[in-house]
Amino acid sequence: MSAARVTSTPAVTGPRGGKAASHIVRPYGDATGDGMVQLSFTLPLPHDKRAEGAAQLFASKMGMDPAMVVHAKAMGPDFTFFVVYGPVHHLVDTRDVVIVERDYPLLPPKEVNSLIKKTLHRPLVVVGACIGTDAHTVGIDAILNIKGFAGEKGLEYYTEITVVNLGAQVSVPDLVEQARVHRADAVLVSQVVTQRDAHLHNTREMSAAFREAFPADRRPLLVVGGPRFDELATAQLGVDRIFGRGTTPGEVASYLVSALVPPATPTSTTRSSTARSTSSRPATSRKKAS
Ligand code: B12
Repeated sequence: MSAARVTSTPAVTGPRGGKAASHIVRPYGDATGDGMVQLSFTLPLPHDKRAEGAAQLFASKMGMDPAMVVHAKAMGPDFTFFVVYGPVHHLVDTRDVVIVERDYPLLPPKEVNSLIKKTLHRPLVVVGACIGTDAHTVGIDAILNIKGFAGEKGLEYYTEITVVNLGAQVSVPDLVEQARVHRADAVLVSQVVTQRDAHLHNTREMSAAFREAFPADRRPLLVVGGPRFDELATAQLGVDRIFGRGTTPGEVASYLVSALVPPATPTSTTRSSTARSTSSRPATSRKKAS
């Protein structure tokens, strides 16, 4: 945010605050725009008054002034967990926020199926897994399993999508092999654990392995998801799309169709249909990253 924006007498509002048109916001606790924030963290100190003072000082240095320690709990003999509450004084201009806008239409399952059938002339094959040591399968299952998520059926429900769910703790070489065996059009990977950036390392390893194993025009579409990914980081991670918290199966199905199903052509021959009899089917790659 530019300094000019911060110092100009901004209208600080909540979502339905008095000045509905304002783009300048900050959090609130008791009154709109009071800047109240709650922060939690752990310090490597035994719980005592000095540790509480250290927590307060730490929060003050982050710009919370005055900072109040509202909760402190010993986490074993050498650590203390804190919740600190207080006002911050900076503002955010929502016009500075960069987000990934959905650039494809949301389609109902019927339409997804019909597009695949009419254009691809075969089922679209999706291979999914949690890779590395990650055992958090709930997220990928929410997208793939028929029961779905948030009232939407998962990809297994789609008659024209073949789902191969490999489950948890799949190694990258196994994933590449399974993608080859099943002639995957898209590989869907979930990463939930972010300790020491495991999700980033694993994703980069996965994308490098696919690039090495497949020629560019035959590489499956690489899609990664999990609650703590930055959806803007596709280029850094070498994947085609990143999905974050709250993703629904319908969004994923619609994306897959927009990325993999070429627009209908006057003739019924598509790259994929002609390649069906070959052992390594070229994935259609209309919008794939190089
Ligand atoms: C359930 C759970 C477990 C279960 C998992 C069971 C299972 N079969 O999945 C069990 C008990 C096994 C478990 C174990 C562990 N867990 Co755990 N777990 C959770 C918990 C409570 C919920 C996760 C969840 O199911 N969310 C619900 C799903 C629907 O949400 P989601 O995963 O975000 O998925 C959505 C999107 O992200 C997206 N999405 C996700 N993946 C994909 C993939 C694609 C392709 C797409 C398109 C979209 C997509 O779509 C989904 C639907 O919207 C979280 C805390 C929390 N509240 O989130 C901790 C949490 C994830 N676990 C955590 C930890 C630390 C662990 C352990 C290391 C604990 C330990 N010391 O043993 C182990 C690790 C085990 C391992 N090897 O991975 C930490 C991770 C912290 C970090 N920085 O990484 C968390 C955040 C808890 C915490 N606050 O500390 N855990």
